[in-house]
Amino acid sequence: MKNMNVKFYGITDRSYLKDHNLIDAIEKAIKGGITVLQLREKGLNSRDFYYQALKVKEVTDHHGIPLIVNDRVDIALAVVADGVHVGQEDLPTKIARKIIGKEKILGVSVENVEQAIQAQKDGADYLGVGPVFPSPTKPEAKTISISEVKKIKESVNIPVVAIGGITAENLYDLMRETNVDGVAVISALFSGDVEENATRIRKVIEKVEIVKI
Ligand code: TZP
Ligand code: MG
Repeated sequence: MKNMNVKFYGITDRSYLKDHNLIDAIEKAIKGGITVLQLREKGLNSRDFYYQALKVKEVTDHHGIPLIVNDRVDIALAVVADGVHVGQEDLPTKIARKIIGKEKILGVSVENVEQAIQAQKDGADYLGVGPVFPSPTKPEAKTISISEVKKIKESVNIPVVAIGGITAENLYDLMRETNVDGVAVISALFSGDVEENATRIRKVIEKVEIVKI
């Protein structure tokens, strides 16, 4: 894929941030070791989302971390983000690819092998798969089995990132069992001490990598 390491994929959610602002929290997540950042804003209007994305882009650029915008192809292009992430209810993968062109990164959320193969065929650069565990951020979403995650990983040749309820405690076994390329984390990263959370999570990811060698 276009120059992106998906192993520690941090996703923002302002609802977890109590006393510090989003930019501070992102700085801390980067210090702690995220390798890519997705800006996920569910409640902002287009104008506010755009200005927020511009500010975030300054930070991610400064640290050399790729920025992926969730849901919004237009905002990803407007702020010259590195890519966009779409789900099964957003613009179809093929159309998102057509709009963003060949150079930008396109991530797609999938829940089964069929969707995974289709997304790869339609131009996805990586897949998000989950929820692999019950998620405090998306409590209504039904989890998918570890064996389904494994099957998805085996069915495609683009990177696969697991998401949903991932913590420093459960990611080691998950990564070993499924062989996914990375983990995407929201609540376990952005609640409490963000830098400490990120550092702990990153350490476990490194342990998985050492075992792989
Ligand atoms: N898609 C599947 S689960 C999820 C998304 C966006 C939320 C993940 O958040 P958390 O807090 O890491 O479980
Ligand atoms: Mg979406």
